[in-house]
Amino acid sequence: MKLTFRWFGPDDPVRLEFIRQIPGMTGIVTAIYDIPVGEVWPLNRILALKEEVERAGLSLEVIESLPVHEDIKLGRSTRDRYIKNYQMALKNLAQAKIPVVCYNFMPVFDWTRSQLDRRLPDGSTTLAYEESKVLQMNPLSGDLDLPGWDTSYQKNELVELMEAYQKINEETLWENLRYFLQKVVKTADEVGIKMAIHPDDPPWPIFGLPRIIRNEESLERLIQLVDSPNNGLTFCTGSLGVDPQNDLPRMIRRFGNRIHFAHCRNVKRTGEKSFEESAHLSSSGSIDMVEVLKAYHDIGFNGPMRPDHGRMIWGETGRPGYGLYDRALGAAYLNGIWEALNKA
Ligand code: DNO
Ligand code: MN
Repeated sequence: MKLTFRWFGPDDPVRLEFIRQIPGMTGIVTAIYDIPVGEVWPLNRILALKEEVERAGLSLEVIESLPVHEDIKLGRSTRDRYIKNYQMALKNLAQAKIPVVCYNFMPVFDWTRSQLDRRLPDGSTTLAYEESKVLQMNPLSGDLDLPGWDTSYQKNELVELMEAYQKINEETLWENLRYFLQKVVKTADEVGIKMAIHPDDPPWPIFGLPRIIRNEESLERLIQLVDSPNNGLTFCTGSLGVDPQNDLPRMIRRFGNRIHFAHCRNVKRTGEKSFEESAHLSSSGSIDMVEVLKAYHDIGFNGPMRPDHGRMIWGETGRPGYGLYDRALGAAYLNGIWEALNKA
């Protein structure tokens, strides 16, 4: 595996120079954040980003994410234009020799939590999800505070969008995903880019919106939608792992070379449809990280892997889930397991 780290660009207080000091760190996962969803990413912007990363002695391994316009997920007639733009962006990324592109197909909301600063017994804070609290939240009230949800809609836009999804059930969403993938994977095949869908987080419907990428069955269906090695997965242990039915090591062995990007983090299940994010260490949460990495080792995984979210520790403040310290501890831990597996 290739150890990587997510960086949110020049405004990120976690600077490239700091990331480089994490032992064994070689690669960066990032995106261009100021281009509206649906517009083409120009080649010169991609090259500038890549150069900035390389100047810091790191390599640009993954784009996370190249977001999918809602009109594509909704199957609106305008989707063809957005799909063309997506294909063009993929061509530009390939020209800059970016190997992997991560995306997701969650309607309206990306990853969702009910609390961003739950205090743990050791004094650190973490992200938590409690279904009962989420059921009380009203996305239309305007005071929703979601860490992964960068798009700021006007209230009327959001109402219109949520209404448009009333017509979309799981099967229509699958159909719209197929339509999208049939076109973009063709481009990915032509230019040599690995597409890697991120599972839904949490892996069940929220706010009445369908969510379809959530377990072994749906990942199997996904890779069969378009039969190409470039139609692959971001395997996120934290997202999939909150559902106890998901046998992560087994899924890693099953999907093998269709996994193009590994997100490794731990979560602690605290009830039905409730969880909090824990330190990466196996004993801190519900996921056995050694078994997860063993599975990657067994399949000969040599793609990018990153520690995923971290807690806030040692007084650090900033973007919830994406501080430096706990993610760096996670990286060191993953490295340690990997080294032990290599030598065993
Ligand atoms: C959260 C992330 C997600 C992810 C997107 C991928 O930390 O894993 O926001 O980047 O869902 O498209
Ligand atoms: Mn993830």
